[in-house]
Amino acid sequence: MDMQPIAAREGNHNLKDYEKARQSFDWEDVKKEFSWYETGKVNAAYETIDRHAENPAKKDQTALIYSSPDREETLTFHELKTMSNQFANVLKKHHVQKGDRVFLFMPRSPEFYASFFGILKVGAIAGPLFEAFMEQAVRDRLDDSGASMLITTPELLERVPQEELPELKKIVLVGYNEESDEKYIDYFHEMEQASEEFEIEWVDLEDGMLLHYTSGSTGKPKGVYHVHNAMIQHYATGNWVLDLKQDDIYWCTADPGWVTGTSYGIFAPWLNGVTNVIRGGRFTADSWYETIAKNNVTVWYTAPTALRKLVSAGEQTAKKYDLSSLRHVLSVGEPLNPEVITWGVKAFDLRIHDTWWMTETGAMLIVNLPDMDIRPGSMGKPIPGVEAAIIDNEGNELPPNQMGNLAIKQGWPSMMRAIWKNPGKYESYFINGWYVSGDSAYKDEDGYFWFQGRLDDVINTSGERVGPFEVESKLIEHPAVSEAGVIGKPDPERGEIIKAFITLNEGYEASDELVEDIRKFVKTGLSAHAAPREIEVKDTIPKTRSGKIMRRLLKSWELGLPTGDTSTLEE
Ligand code: 6R9
Repeated sequence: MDMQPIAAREGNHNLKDYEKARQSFDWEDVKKEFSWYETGKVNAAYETIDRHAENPAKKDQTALIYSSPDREETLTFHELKTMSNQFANVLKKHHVQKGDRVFLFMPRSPEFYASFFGILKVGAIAGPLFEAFMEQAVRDRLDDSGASMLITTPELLERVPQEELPELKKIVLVGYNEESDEKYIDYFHEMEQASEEFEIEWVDLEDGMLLHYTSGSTGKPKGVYHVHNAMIQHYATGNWVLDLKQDDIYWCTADPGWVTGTSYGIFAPWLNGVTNVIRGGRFTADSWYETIAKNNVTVWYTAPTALRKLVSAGEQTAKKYDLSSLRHVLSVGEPLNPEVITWGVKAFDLRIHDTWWMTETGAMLIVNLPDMDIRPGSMGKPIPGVEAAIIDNEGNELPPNQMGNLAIKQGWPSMMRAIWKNPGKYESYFINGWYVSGDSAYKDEDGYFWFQGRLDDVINTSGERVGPFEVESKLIEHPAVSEAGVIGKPDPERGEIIKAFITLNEGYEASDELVEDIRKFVKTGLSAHAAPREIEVKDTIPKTRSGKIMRRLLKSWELGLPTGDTSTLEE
């Protein structure tokens, strides 16, 4: 049964009349807000940071409030501009050129953000990686992208298999390093010597800006390629959906290794000129609340997995903190449970606004605006300038309340422009001018969209996309494992957990120790979030006649569902 809608509240919201905005909408009007509209000089780093640093009224405003368990620091727009100029000079000195891929593999820190903008300022393409990645995950991404430079810390360096990455020419080390190799560049040493002035490399709106690797249902992770043009939508959604105002203190919990951590952890807030809270380290319910209370956070963008943790910690935990600064809360990454929304109203007296989008789409597409009634369980409606529909497999639009493929009409500003070195994969996303998301959903009579599930085998565990193939490939590298099939199993807190079915090679016996050893093997070889929480040893793994693992069948078994069509099952 549907819950009662939660009415919009009165307020000074940036976008007041959704229907009217949609009717008269033109992306051209948004472009007028950028300085390149007048000057013709394009670079997202300029719009995000330097523009404010050159504005006397904003230059000394705090742009970044950084805190981690062992470090606290703030930077103004002026300081971020200066540091990123210095880093751009370091890159230039080491011959980084427009279009080169420069990857970042390090925890969130002021140095991360200075490096990130330095990369953009020389016209290179930034590739942020989760610090939790282990050797294979790092290798796959650096190898596929052909990155020529990596910025990392001495601690993480051992996870970079340099001898297997011939295109990787230079490594910038942020932190003390005793090894001397001409390949290594000392971040702090070179920054000290670098000039604070830098002439930005002006680019085209269609030039590359970012590569985010993400998982599909088959094959290795794919490089989703974004261009500077995406800033148009980052800015607009920051204004309409995050509802950012000049004096806001904004916090996005996402790591920049995930698209949310760049589009909404970097671009949207700073394009809108607000103070951005960046917090490193691990989280607990208390540390979340502490961060809000201590920094007077006004707008908070987080994920259902975090919110569910807050719910489990109970209202009494929320009541320990002064959360009165908070005025707007949003969520992304997985379905937002209606119960969590109801709880949010009770615990913070605020509505939690769900937003839907993907790495590929670059920015929010379907959202709950502050001025819109929320129907708990619905992702909301498409933003102005975006047309969404439910289509069948031939690309025909379906009527309301029918479930089908959630699709978006091509042509929004932040859309990916390519899958790196894989044009076939890119083409496969489209049918009849529609971008097909891979999610199933329906639209109700009033135009609200309701998420139903993934149509492929991609696993969403605590908001992170994990490709089963990547995990299976790692599992079978373990000497004991012969075959592996990996699925997502529903879980109340994490959305899904990863469950692996394996068969063993001859000479190995199933035991708790062996299973634990296999789990650790994935955890230390690939990444912690990709390690299966459950591993079940089987005599055989169901496969099609062409040898593909039938994950659908494994899932039906696991959930006790009918097995459906098994005509392609091998003998
Ligand atoms: C930004 C981001 C994309 C996939 C997407 C969908 C799921 C994202 C959601 C949601 C239900 C929401 N997803 N937002 N499901 N409700 N509000 O999450 O990018 O990591 O590429 O994941 O996540 O399945 O297709 P990404």
